[in-house]
Amino acid sequence: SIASNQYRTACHFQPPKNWMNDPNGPMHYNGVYHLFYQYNPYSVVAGNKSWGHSTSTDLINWTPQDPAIDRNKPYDINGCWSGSATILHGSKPVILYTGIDTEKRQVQNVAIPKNLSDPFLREWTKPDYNPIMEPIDGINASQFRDPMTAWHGSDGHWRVAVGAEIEGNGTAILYKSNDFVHWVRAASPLHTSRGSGMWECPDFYPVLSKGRQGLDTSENSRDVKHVLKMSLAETQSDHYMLGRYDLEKDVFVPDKTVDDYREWLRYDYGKFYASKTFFDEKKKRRILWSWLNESDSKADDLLKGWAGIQAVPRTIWLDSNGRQLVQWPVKELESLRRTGAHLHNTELKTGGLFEIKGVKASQANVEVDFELPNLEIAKPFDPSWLIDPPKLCRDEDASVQGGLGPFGLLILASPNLEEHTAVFFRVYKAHNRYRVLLCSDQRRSSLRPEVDKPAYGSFVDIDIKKEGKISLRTLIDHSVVESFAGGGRTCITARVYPEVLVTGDIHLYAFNNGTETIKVSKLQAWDMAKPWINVEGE
Ligand code: DQQ
Repeated sequence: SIASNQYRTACHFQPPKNWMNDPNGPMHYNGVYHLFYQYNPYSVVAGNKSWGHSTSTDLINWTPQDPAIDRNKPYDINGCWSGSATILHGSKPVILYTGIDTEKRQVQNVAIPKNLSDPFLREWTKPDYNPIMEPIDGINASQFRDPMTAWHGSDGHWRVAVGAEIEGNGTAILYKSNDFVHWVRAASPLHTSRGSGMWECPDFYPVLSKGRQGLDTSENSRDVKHVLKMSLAETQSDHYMLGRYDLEKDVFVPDKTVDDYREWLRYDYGKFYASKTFFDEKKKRRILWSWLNESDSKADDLLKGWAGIQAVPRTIWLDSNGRQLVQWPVKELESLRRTGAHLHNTELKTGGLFEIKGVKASQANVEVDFELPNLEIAKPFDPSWLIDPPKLCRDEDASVQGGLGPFGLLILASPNLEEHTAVFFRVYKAHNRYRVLLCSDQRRSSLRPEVDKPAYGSFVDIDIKKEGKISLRTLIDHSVVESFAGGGRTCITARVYPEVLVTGDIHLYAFNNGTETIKVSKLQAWDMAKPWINVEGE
């Protein structure tokens, strides 16, 4: 039954077959979006890394191209690993990527389009001056990779940082160049942090203090904050810090000086790794891509013939409170919405289970606003819970009655609820504010014993008293459930493999297990059309 591919996604980016991991070098150039990705052209397990390539004009439909970068030079013969694209002076795209050389050292290389007038930039050449950065002067040859998008300083020099681990400390090593060919290591790294381990796929970019508009990576002014993101190899999770870019010292200075990665924020509190942003100059926004690994077994992957998908591209900006980033699926995704179910002002009584009918429950987009008439019944909050929200989600699942909550959605549910993924909220009363917990509990998502079924959780930084409601948007696409709470302030993505996808009688519910009636002031659910994603012959 797995071979019939019920778990394959419809609206998420994936190649026709084989293994995919990190998004690489996303960019917009001459009206075309490019996405490259870590790809094994030969099999469904990690290995033989080359750069797969697809192009699009709307970020939704993707045309497959031949792999852009293959392992064929002494400086990349053992793998073409992750990297980024930079558009030099707005007109010349350049890729920087990590090559695994003949001695299995990690080195940084350049690739440039063979023919700039090819609208799809299908062929890439590797100049003879590669590699441009080598693991010398104390850099560990196996912990030196993933060059980021370069930025241009006011002194006319390019800068780029490369992920590394130096004596256990995660580091973004800074290099400078005035010609993009000769690179000199700066005396200080862009940033380093004690004990955080290898930083994979670092990303560094400006965000405006107000508004949703994105900025080119080289922009900087007083109205700007900087984001430094790093992918922590040990925990396979992406973390970021907000701060400012000190131009004089050429270093990133975090807003909070706590040097502990557990204090850093996350783009997504579920499965979400090796992400990368780019500036979409066409629509003046910054867009985030990320790899979503499988949670099933290698044996299942062999049967499926594919492994790895990308999260839907998300627009990303700084929250008006300046404390965190906000993410929302790109507007273009809404063009896939078809018929749906729309409800207003429906009461959800305690113990209530409300079936959302009229949409295909395996491929839908749901948006709900929950209104809570009586905040006073919220149970007291214990500050120690902030350390481990997933534990809170595990300790009290969707069936455990709280005061305010749990309420939310039961997704990919079998008729008897034996299988379901529960995405829900609980509201607690803290000293002088309310605390909102979001859980995505996969523990009953599948009857299959071999898949990983974690429970994820995080608090949502919203002022529920002021806003009067909690919003949830969830994208359901066969084996992926992507949730955005509080307008995109907290995101949780999960991979799920329910058997009900194979048997076919799939249900979707809204529920309330709190002690009082709550109001669903608005609920909209849509069927999602299937776009053309890397369909051969397209
Ligand atoms: N994946 C790439 C590396 C990167 C890691 C290899 C992150 O360049 O550090 O496929 O998932």
